[in-house]
Amino acid sequence: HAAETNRTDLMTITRFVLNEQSKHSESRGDFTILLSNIVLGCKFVCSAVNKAGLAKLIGLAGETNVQGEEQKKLDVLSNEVFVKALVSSGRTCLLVSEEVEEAIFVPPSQHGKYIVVFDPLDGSSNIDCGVSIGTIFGIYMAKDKDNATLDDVLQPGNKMLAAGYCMYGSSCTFVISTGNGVNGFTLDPSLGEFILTHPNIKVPRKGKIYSVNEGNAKNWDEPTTKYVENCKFPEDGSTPKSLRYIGSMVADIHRTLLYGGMFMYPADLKSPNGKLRVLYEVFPMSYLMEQAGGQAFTGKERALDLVPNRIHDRSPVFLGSYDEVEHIKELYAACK
Ligand code: AHM
Ligand code: MG
Repeated sequence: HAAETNRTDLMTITRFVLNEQSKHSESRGDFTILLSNIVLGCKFVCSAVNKAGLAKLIGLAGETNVQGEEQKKLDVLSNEVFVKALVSSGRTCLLVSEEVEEAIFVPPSQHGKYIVVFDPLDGSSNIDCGVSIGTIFGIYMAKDKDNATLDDVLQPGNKMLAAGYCMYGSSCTFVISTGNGVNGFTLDPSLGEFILTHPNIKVPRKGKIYSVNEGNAKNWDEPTTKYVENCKFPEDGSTPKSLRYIGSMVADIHRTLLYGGMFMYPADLKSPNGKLRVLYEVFPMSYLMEQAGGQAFTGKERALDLVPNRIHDRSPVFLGSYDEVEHIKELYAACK
């Protein structure tokens, strides 16, 4: 593998996206600048996550450190970094963050045409114990950058220009689609650059893994219950599926993209809309799953066709291998 270790032609994420965008050269520079600010945010979070225990970045917000200074929690800090990087890029007019109740309207002097929806640090229950967490983002275009309104962001996911995530796991992995397939990059810490390592990701058509919080089974609807039952006791006599559930959407989706299978956060009696947020969790992941050849379904419709009413709306979601999602669609159709 000498050739690998001495690789001299490095496909960085910037170079890759510039190549991809060359046809619409008009917005090429703007999109590249926007993306490099998202990547900067991810590198910051990656470095903060890696030293979280040392720097006392974990624990409750408002906790004070030994010097009596107030410590910012990792998710609060991550949010600030993304907001500042995106505003100062001069390429955005509106931002929606899972950490901020209201949409953020960028000051006119820094206006650009893009709208970014994001969850700066997802997987809150896994932060303090060192399990993989991630950042999720989606990008829309404003109709008029100087008069952006909430309507510009309350758009179905099929209107997204790009979507992606960064996973802070055993390595730092950035996965993105600009509507032309899905590509994965791994951070080379010695270079500080994301290098193409997973070109053209395709989710296997069938899967051997299902991923769900089974602790909620008592409150599931009939199609979900039947689907999971069939994972364990397949009616056709095939081998039962394996259960994998990390509880960090980014990590569970990353595994699903690479190995295939089904990830779901269904509706239940207590949460009729499930848990996951439409704009910055369900849409970006559904976009990636479709771009990788899989499907995403809400229990009623194609996830990307959903029109959110409010920026923090939630929706049930089933996403993964094409055939797996086809199966759950059949179960819902049979239940109507
Ligand atoms: P968070 O935004 O509070 O981190 O919640 C989102 C996370 C997802 O990453 C994950 O898929 C889901 O919550 C897990 O929820 P649960 O613990 O109910 O299984
Ligand atoms: Mg979240």
